[in-house]
This record gives sequence, structure tokens and C-alpha cells, in this order.
Amino acid sequence: MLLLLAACVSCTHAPEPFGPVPTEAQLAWQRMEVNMFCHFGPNTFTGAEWGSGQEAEEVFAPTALNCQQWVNVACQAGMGGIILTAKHHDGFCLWPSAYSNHTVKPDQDVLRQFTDACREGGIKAGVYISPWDRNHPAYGTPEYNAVFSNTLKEVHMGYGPFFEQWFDGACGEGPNGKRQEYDWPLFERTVLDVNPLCVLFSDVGPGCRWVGNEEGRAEETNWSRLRVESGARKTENGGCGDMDGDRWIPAEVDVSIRPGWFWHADEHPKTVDELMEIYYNSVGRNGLLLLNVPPDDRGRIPAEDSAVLCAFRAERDRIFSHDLAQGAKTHAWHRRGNGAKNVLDTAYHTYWAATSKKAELTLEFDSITEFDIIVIQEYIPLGQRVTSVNMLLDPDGGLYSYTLGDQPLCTTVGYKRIIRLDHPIRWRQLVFQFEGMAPPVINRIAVYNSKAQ
Ligand code: FUL
Repeated sequence: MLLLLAACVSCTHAPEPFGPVPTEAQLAWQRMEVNMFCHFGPNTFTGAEWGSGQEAEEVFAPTALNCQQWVNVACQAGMGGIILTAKHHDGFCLWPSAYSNHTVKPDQDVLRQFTDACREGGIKAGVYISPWDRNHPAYGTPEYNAVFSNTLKEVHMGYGPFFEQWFDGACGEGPNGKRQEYDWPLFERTVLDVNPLCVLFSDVGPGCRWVGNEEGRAEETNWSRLRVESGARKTENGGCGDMDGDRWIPAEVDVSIRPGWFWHADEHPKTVDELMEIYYNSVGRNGLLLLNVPPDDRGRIPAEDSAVLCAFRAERDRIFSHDLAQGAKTHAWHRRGNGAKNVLDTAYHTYWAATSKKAELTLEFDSITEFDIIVIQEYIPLGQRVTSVNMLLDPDGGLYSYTLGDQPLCTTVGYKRIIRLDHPIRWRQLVFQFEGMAPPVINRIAVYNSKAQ
């Protein structure tokens, strides 16, 4: 349907997809751009990051739990989803599970309050359930895989649908001193049987992949494609993907607003500038940002964190609400139909489809325009194609190539690429030179001035 619609808009046949492409669920996931992670559990009360699993259940005692407040904070921060650590490595379940003795009491069902609040607040709910379990006596034995699969089923059937299931890569010894051989195909099947639209996160997907660090940074060259050898659970290329990857497994950039993943009384959130840097290095490099904002021992997001998140949203709105390319004239020699102007509209499913692997698109402004940020988006439902973008400028009739150091403007683009120039530049005409593994398909080009008030 989407391809047909796009074809009508450019009055010609839609190009064939190139290589692996996202499922509709992966596309919807990528378009969320910034989501919230909530690490909450016994560690919130003990000061630990990895609980031993031996903590008394009574340790988990929020004094004023309010998941609606988490939802309000996330919505105000412009986030589309929240993922809750329903079970971290200590094995403590934030719902009264039938498959564990280490859980909240039935009248203290945090997962229920969380999913209800998300539904009421119109935000998507996701769930983290750690396969590593330092409490469960069966951990380290073949029976544990069935226990974990039942746990997944219980959560997804009883509390879903969830937009994302987070499978942590950590795997250590259990209380019986044994490590677990995880049955990944069973775990994935269990979730997808209940909810085929759930995006499965792990180091190697299959829905989305770990970016390979916890600092909030994808590589500048970042493919949403990945080569995963059969049965492999790790990749060296989480941050950059594989240009020749045979599967669509985009990068998720998880990072905490505070030094730890869990709330600790003596820690404080990052600044707006630090969050902006993370945003440029994640969303701006074809990744999805999963920003952890841990609730405190009351069960609420602290005021200092929500204040920073509001300011982070306001800063993004300030910079990205005025697209200076709007109203520019567009020209492209290498095009199908009449599509060059489609890069300026905000409709997602309209695009400029070039007809050759090297193709140019010109933006001509009415008057001299000053800018320092360029946003480019590839139409990823047809695959990720672009390998490099150069920019030519016309200061006084002649065209000059703009380089960042000795690099092109950028290498990969993917869903979204945000390019920050070293300093604002003032020009009337910009020529973008694209190169791709297949003719580029671009759905958006926008320019902004981050220094404008
Ligand atoms: C890691 C875990 O070990 C941390 O505790 C945290 O949950 C982080 C998001 O993933 O692998």
C-alpha cells in the first residue's frame, strides 16, 4: 500500500526495494526516535546496580509509586514509548509471577500500573525481562529455559501488547554456580507467537540491535543491515552495522541520564548540552535513542530529571521547528517522475527517487540563507542505499565543494542523518551529490540554524 501511494505521488512506478527492508513494526519503531527506559526494582532501594537476588522482597518498597507521572514526563519530553525493567538480573519480578517466588505482592503489581498508565496516556509500553536470573533456583539447568519462556508468555499475554521486548546480553552464574545456555529460538518464538509485532532487542536483533556501548553513540557510518552468522549472539559491528548485511536490524542506542542505570540518591542527571550531544550521535546517526530515566525510591521520576528532559525537548523544538529549506526551489536531473520537490514536504511516504547510483539534487533559496545543520532522510521502506553525500555551494557563481575536514558531508544516511557544520554558512544554492549502492531514494532534506533564537 505504502509503495503504491508513493508511486502515485511521483506519477511513476515505485522503485524496487534494495536489499533487506524494515517490517512495518520496525519502521514504526524507528520513527519513534526517542524512547524512555525505566530501571526500577530492588536496586533502587539498596544502591546496587546488579542485585544478588538474595535481597528480601520487602526491600522493594516505593513510598509514592505513580506510573502516570512517568508517562507524563515521557510525553512532555516528546517520547513515544517507555520500556520498564520488569525483571532485572536479580530476578525480582515487578508483577506477581506464577513462575517465581521472588516478586512483588499481588496488590503491588507495578507492571499492571505501568501498562495501564501507558495505555491511558497514549504512549507505547515496552518490557525488559532479563534472561540472566541470580535468584531462580533452576537457572543454569535446562529447565530454566522453559521457566523463562513461561515467564515471557505470562507477561506478553497478561500485560501486552508491548512494542519492544528487551533481551539483555548479560549472562552470568546463578545461585547454583551454573551458567545458562539460553534457548534463544524458543524465547523469540514465545514472544512473537503472542505478539508478532513486538520488536525484539538483543545484541544481534532480530528486531533491533545493541549499538555496542552505553555512552549514547552510534558510529558515523551506521548501516541498519547486519550479517548474523547462524546461531551467533554477538557482533563486533553493533555501532556501524554491515553494509552487506542480509537482515534489517537497526541500532538502538541505550544510555542513562544518570551515571547508573538505577536511581542512587547521590547521583544527578546529565545536562541539556550532554543530552543534545547524545541526540546528535544517536538519532542523528541513524539510531533510536533509548534514554534511561530511573524512578527514585518513592517510585517517581525526580524533579531534576524531568526539568532536564523538558529543557532537552525545548532545545530540540527550538532548533528543529524552523526548516529553512521550506519554499526553496528543487532541481534534480536524475529523477523518476517529478519527485525532487518531495524532499521538502513532511509527508513520510513521498520521496525523490534518483535513477542512477550517483545523483545530484539542488536546493535554491530565494535569498541568502544562513544555516549550520542539515537533516537528510532516506526512504528506508525501500532499503538503505546511500554510501556518501557531498555538498557543493555557490558563493559567487562558481561551485565549491564543502568538506568536513577531509571527509564528505556524510557517509551513510539511513532513516535520519543530522549533520552539524563546524560553523554557520551563508549560501543561496546547495547541490547535494549522492552516491549509493543503488539509486538513492530520499524523502527529506531540511536545513536549520541552531544559532537562531
Ligand atoms: C546491561 C545490564 O547489565 C545493566 O544493568 C543495564 O540493564 C543495561 C541496560 O544493560 O547489560
